[in-house]
Amino acid sequence: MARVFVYGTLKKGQPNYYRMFDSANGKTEFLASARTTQKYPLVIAGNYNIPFLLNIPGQGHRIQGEIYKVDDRMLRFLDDFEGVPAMYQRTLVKLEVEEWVAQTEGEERPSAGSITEAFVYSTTTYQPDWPSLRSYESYDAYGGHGLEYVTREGRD
Ligand code: PCA
Repeated sequence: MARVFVYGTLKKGQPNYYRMFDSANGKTEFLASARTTQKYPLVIAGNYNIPFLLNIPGQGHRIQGEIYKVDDRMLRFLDDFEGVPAMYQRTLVKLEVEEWVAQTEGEERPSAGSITEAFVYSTTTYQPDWPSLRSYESYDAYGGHGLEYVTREGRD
């Protein structure tokens, strides 16, 4: 079991969310909504309008996202889907809990404001102009920016 913080197309309502709930890929459970304790640039880049959290702490915004518990099979699926280590790198990030939703066995649910840690798909291997792109606090593929995500199936 592992915890993954998602901030992009894997969030609820976003184009790749369903992949985490395809039982052929493994198991996923929603735990909490959260925000990174540090600021990072979250940009939309490349021909396919892919969201990337750039591993430049201190720049950008505290990023909003969701924490999921995944089994080892789902973690391997996500690593493969996210192109680790070439496209994204999976690293640990510190998070401030907004709302913990899942039941916890025996113990209290972490309260809003408590600090936890999870894996995140971020990148240190970005193009030189990416840090100066517009940075978002909360990603939405269908947002007013007009940079709609191009799904795997839609690429040529
Ligand atoms: N998928 C991962 C990283 C960026 C993306 O689109 C996520 O949602 O966190």
